[in-house]
Amino acid sequence: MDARQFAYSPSELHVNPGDTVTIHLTSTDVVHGLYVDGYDISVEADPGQSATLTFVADKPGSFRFRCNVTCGAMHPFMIGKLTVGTNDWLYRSIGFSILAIFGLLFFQRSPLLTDN
Ligand SMILES: [Cu+2]
Repeated sequence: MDARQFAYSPSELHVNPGDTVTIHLTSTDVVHGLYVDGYDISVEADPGQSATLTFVADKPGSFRFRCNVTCGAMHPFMIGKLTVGTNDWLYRSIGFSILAIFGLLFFQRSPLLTDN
């Protein structure tokens, strides 16, 4: 992951619950940090250097990560998002709900079809 004033690239990460996640944070200008809310972990990268952060994504959900080193005027806006699992799970549950609704409609309509 690259860090520069005042953004991360990429700014969104998606991992599976239980994954061991390794982030290589590379700063392309000044000193930047990366702090992950909820996990309470952080790493700092010096200018032109990279730093490594490894953790186990054992908490599902969406977590904001942000720069924890004051790097300039727009520093408070240097944020990103870590998603652990929930997106896949959400889409799957929506898929199952749609199937369930179609199933219900089918069962409600079939007696009418036989009447006709
Ligand atoms: Cu910063």
